[in-house]
Amino acid sequence: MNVLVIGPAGSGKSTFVKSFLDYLSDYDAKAVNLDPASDPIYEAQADVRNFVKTEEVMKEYGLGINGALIKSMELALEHVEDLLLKGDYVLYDTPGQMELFLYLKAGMEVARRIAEHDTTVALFVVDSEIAMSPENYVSILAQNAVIALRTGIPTVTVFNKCDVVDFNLTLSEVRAKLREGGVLAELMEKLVDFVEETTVRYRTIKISALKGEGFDDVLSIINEVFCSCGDLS
Ligand SMILES: Nc1nc2c(ncn2[C@@H]2O[C@H](COP(=O)(O)OP(=O)(O)OP(=O)(O)O)[C@@H](O)[C@H]2O)c(=O)[nH]1
Ligand SMILES: [Mg+2]
Repeated sequence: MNVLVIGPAGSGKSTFVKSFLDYLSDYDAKAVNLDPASDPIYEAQADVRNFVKTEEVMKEYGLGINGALIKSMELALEHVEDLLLKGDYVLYDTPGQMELFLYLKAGMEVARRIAEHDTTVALFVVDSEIAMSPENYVSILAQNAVIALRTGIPTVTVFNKCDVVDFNLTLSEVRAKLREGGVLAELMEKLVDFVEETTVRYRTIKISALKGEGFDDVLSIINEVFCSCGDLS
């Protein structure tokens, strides 16, 4: 199985890959670094930086950081065959610039090749602190749907850094908040309906990548996504 770890900058993707790899020590688990701008903090069995380093692309092509990241993904695509591994669990760590995988042709093609290579689930790792209000919680779940749609990969949101904040929001609390009204209430209500009526509604997974907490839940949801008879709610 492939596990594509995606999420905003600094949400803890690389820390998660490092700790989850340790947690999976009884399995044939591997990590692949797909971030051309950062050396991995874990032992990577394949590393895009063996082929492309963003800081070198900046110099060679005279580009700024964003242009160089885009160019790096285009160059990485030429080596994608060397970045696809097989194993019980192959964890793919991605850069914080999520748009590279969602809106850039080369990045989308890398995601497509990963999904074609083996059964794949995406984990959308977010910092719980940015999900603490009902508005932000719902918008994160909506973003989860966008990731699934654009990559074609089933995607589960993972709320990280739960050692820092206690994340306990539920959709019923969000509905209760909606009754208070306000300009965003209608939009939010429709989003909650959407989230409740689609497969975006996986149960809430709360973890601390730093402390290695909540990983039993992560493993079971990954396995459930592959089981067509699994209860995902
Ligand atoms: N308290 C706490 N800190 C965390 C946790 N996970 C990651 N961090 C910290 O958050 C910071 C960013 O972690 P990274 O793993 O580098 O995040 P990332 O998503 O890979 O970042 P980019 O690759 O730059 O997008 C680091 O200082 C981590 O130590 C967590 O569960 N709890
Ligand atoms: Mg990282």
